[in-house]
Amino acid sequence: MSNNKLVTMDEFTIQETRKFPQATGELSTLLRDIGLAGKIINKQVRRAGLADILGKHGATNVQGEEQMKLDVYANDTMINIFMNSTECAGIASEENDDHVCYEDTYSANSKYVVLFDPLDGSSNIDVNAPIGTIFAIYRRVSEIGKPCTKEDFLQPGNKLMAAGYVIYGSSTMMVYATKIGVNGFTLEPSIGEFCLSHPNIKCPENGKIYSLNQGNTSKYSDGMKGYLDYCMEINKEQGRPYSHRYIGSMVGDLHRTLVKGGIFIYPADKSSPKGKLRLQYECNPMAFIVEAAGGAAMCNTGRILDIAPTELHQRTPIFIGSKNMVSKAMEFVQEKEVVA
Ligand code: AHM
Ligand code: MG
Repeated sequence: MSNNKLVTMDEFTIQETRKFPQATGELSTLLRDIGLAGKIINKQVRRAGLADILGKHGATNVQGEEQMKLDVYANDTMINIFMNSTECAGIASEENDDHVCYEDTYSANSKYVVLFDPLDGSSNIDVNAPIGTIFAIYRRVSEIGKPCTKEDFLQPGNKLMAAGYVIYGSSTMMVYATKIGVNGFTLEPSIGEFCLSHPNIKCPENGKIYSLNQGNTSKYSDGMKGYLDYCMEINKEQGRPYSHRYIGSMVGDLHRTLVKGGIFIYPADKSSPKGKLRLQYECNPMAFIVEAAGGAAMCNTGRILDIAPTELHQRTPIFIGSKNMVSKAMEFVQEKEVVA
């Protein structure tokens, strides 16, 4: 790889794939498809204020939340891209009750399924804050040649083949992780390509920032309240309290946590005893990325990636980011985190 030339995401992915002679390139094709979907969604996100596409769409999704127009657009874009892909047997989305199985011959012969949140943090659209598309890729467990099944979508995160996100922020980036590492690509608008900008991302072992919705403190467990007190005290890691940052957009808050270090938490609380964020297409992909970068991702009972899912839209509490910060937080909440 030369140092004075832009390396596009597709070039990089192909170079990486070539290191494994047994690789078929199917996963690379899928990542390229996701890059294309990211570019299409990006184009629409960038026009949001101009094109009169802001505002509620009227419908509600399966969690009873109001959808905004861009959510619907992003969801349709993802579903269509994977339907036309040669490598995807089916998808599951935050915006759909059930998984969608593509039944044409190409799809039935594909070995991967993809789960995604097409546009996370959509309440931030109106205020021009970062939002993102999150994806998780599994090798299917059902028989190849037949339509995919529910079991393909209920695999634990430790079976993920790849995961990533596209963040529509002050620039647009796609970050993806495989078991061998995490790389980030920034969209270069003049050529319309994601180009390698953040090679081999490592999440610092310690950080200076804690990130959670502190307005919910009265609903937190004693363990969580104790951890918050710890964050606000002078601590031995940095000789001052941690800083607090919270955008309320998981992709934005976690991108910062991944690159700069810190901890992002969405805990269980009295009104949401299982937490708010969804395991399969929010927490698992983020946990896979952060662990591949050397960080940690836990729920109260263990690793996020080891949770055995029972339903597509299940929720989990999450503590994710710099390894040492997550382990400190777990000292406070494990055992004590009873919120019922
Ligand atoms: P969404 O999938 O409906 O967009 O909700 C998920 C978002 C996350 O991006 C963010 O971390 C969280 O909800 C913020 O929730 P809260 O407003 O309760 O702090
Ligand atoms: Mg979401």
